Amino acid sequence: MSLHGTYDPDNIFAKIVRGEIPSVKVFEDDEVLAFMDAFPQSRGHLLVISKTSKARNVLEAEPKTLGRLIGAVQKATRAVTQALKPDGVVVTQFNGAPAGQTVFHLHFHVIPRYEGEALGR
Ligand code: DGP
Repeated sequence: MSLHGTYDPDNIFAKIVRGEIPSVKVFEDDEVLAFMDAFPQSRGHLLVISKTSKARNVLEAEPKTLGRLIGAVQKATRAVTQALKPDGVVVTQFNGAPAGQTVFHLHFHVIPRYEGEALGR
């Protein structure tokens, strides 16, 4: 799916928000959810999503949503850094299939990196 099109309310992350498929939650509030990536690139790979926004990507998101998300990303980064003591952390997100996006519900990746360990998938 390119940047064009519409939000699919039955995408995997929407189902996770609705509790229709299980996830390992790290934290959530009324707006955001952080949970473990099911196909982690490293130990502690987390995803951070909005529970209310219908944005597929950063282009479609309201600034307020982005603000809430980046605050949650910082919390998730702090939590995983405290818990797992990585040597670095990648914070990233992708917009559109050609950019590497596979789930079309806006999300940020928090990917801990460890010296001497390659990324896996
Ligand atoms: P992206 O390629 O940026 O759209 O990342 C989507 C991520 O979602 C990818 O790292 C794998 C992860 N993922 C896919 N399906 C599931 C699922 O059912 N549960 C969880 N927790 N993560 C999933």
